Amino acid sequence: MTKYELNVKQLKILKTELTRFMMSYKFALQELNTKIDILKQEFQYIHDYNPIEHVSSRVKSPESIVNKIQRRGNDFTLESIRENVRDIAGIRITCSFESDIYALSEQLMQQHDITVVETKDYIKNPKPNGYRSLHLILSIPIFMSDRVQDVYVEVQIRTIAMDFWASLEHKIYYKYNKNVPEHLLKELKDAAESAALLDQKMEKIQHEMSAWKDRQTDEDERYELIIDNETFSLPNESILVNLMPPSSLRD
Ligand code: 0O2
Repeated sequence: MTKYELNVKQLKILKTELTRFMMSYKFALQELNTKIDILKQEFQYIHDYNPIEHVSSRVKSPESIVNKIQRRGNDFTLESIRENVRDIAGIRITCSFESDIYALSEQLMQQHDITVVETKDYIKNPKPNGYRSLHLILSIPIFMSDRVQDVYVEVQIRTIAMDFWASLEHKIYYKYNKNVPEHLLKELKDAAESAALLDQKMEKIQHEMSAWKDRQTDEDERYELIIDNETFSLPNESILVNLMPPSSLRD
């Protein structure tokens, strides 16, 4: 390899480019986190329960990015990294129930500034080891001072049970240096099936409970609106009827 030395000016330009490159992923995560938070709050107000248990995000370390590029034999340029390593920005969302995963992913995917690049549904089609999760690769535009950059973000959406399984499996995988004994692989597969059954049971209980709650709306609460813990009284029905969406008046 020929030795190439960068002068001070070149080094400065390179550092600015690298900073912009990494910052674009941080900004993409901020944008997506805001979108998720808005959906979460809206859902909480309308359906009176929280569909999202936990959200975490991370930007892949430069070391892992370089490892991935080398492993795959991709070109070592910023353009190639941007195009080929699509999980530099990653968000993991833990939902309460399986149906929340699909509701949330639909709501995200239909937003106009989001492009869905890839969907991998390991819930409908679990991996052979039992791994279940919904993976999306989304692209979102980031408006910077001198350019608009489309940035890929990997979104993993799963239930608490799926997440519990995945983090244990991940620990075991690395503990045994990727050579997990056969009996443990089988036990993990069984545990994944139990986790899937648990998800189904929990969802069934939730449906029953929400049907019961719908029937129990307290008389006092019928003419109240609670937003951000503040209670507003609604006017009488002859005024309220004007605010009804026309479609619901036909019911
Ligand atoms: P990390 O540290 O979590 O980022 P690709 O990432 O595109 O090279 P692949 O297999 O095409 O690889 O992507 P896929 O299937 O969408 O999986 C990517 C990520 O999903 C992994 O990231 C894991 O986080 C998670 N994942 C996938 N399969 C499993 C599994 O069997 N067990 C567990 N625990 N997690 C899994 P990374 O890059 O491996 O690691």
